[in-house]
Amino acid sequence: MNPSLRRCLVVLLAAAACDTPEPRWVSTSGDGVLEISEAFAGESVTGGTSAVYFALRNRGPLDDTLEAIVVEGAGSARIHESGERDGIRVMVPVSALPLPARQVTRLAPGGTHVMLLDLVRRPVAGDSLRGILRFRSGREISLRAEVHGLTELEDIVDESTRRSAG
Ligand SMILES: [Cu+2]
Repeated sequence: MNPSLRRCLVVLLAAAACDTPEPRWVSTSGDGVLEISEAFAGESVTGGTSAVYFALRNRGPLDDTLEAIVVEGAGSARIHESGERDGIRVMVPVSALPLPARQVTRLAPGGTHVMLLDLVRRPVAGDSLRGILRFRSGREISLRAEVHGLTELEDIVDESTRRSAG
């Protein structure tokens, strides 16, 4: 990345951070093409499982695909899509998540999410989960997802519903 672009990004990130009381966490692939932001996880009710959500921006001219996720303390991390079958809400595992060129792909409660299974420790509000996302292009991004409590999660769902409605 050239120095002036880097400076510009630093200013932009600082400006974005001023809008919210806690700075939003953003991370990019080494070449700056893929960017993850707004990563969070749900507090676990049952203990062994949780779900992670985030927004992935593909700035490049080519499509990419999220193929693998590793999260510390989780036996496995799988991409799930939520849907309805015969009136019952179901989760369907998918092997990969397409990331179209120049688009933001959002995971959100009630929709696509990363399911964490066999967690060694029950995530509670205030924790943060760390991991790595791997893409078909060979790119990697580090993941840091803040764990939110259930009421906080409902607020986030309301907020994202409002945003997509407006
Ligand atoms: Cu799931």
